[in-house]
Amino acid sequence: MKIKAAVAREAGGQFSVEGIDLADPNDDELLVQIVATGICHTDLSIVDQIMPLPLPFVLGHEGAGVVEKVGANVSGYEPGDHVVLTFNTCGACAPCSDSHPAYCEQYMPLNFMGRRLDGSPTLHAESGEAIGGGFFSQSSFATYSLAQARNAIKIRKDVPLELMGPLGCGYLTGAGTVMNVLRPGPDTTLAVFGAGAVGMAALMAAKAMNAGKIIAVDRVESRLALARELGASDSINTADQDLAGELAELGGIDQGVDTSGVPALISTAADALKTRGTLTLLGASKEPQVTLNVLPLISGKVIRGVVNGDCDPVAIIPQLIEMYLDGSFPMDKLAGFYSLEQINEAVADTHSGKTIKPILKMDE
Ligand code: CXF
Ligand code: ZN
Repeated sequence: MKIKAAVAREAGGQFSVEGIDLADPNDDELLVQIVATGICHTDLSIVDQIMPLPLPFVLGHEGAGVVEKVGANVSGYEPGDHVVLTFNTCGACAPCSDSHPAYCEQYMPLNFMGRRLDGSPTLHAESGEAIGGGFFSQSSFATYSLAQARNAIKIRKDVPLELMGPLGCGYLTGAGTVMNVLRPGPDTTLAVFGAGAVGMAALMAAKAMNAGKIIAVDRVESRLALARELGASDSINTADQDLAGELAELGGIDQGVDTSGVPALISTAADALKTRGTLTLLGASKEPQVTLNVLPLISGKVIRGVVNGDCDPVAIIPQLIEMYLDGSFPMDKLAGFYSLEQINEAVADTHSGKTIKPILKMDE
């Protein structure tokens, strides 16, 4: 079928919105009409080739929409179901069987290969050129996506679908890290490094879990102001404050969530850990090497990576929706809406710090 999609064609370039041909769904696939999709940093890392996937590619992995067709071998779905699309997993390997699907052994091929597992492309340009698709089994910078049952999470129909897409990646990543891995309590001092969408989700989850002290760290004042509104008890602006000194003045940290991937920030965060503290690493940047002071780390401190909040999307996405409805996860405060055609403007606003979570609405 003919769809409209934003294609990443050139490294570091702009997206071009084009008419694209989408393959018919296979028996194990769902056809989903995308209502809206978030833009995540990972999409932009591929455009910038920090993660060097071959272009052209239709990216997008925070889709939310309505099921239109259900493959013959898919059970439990019907046309009209509202779904949030998330990362895909095999459901059969050891980590999947052990309730840690974010560490699925098939994570890379299922989410990043640009083709189905059998190698067939799902997207073609009007010229006939094959385009990378199936990104996170969705490629949701598009009016329609092919998804699989495991990465299409059914949600209640009485919530605004246009807000829900980022639950599939950015929000579950930040919130899951706090709710599943760190589990702060009233005596915990938790710092979030980078007050973007993932950091804000971590912060809202920490607030919901009654973390004692929540410190937001960023270099954009408007983001820090929002972080305080969402529950940060303290904030540090690295543009004009000495991070190490401020963290020391606050008594150090028990838990850290780094969403920045910035080596200097990670080193300082590690130095600020208290005995038996844990620093989680969620983001990567251009510069992958970090310097660590080893001796202080020996005091029972942990530095660990976390993929997608180490969560089971089937559990956490509905849970975060309930938290949104009871006011403890006010994700509407993060969203800025754009049309698909405005994707390049949305990206520019993310880089400038104007928009925390850009969401593309397909009907506008
Ligand atoms: C990604 C982040 C980079 C490592 C794999 C998972 N998640 C989505 O943005
Ligand atoms: Zn993402």
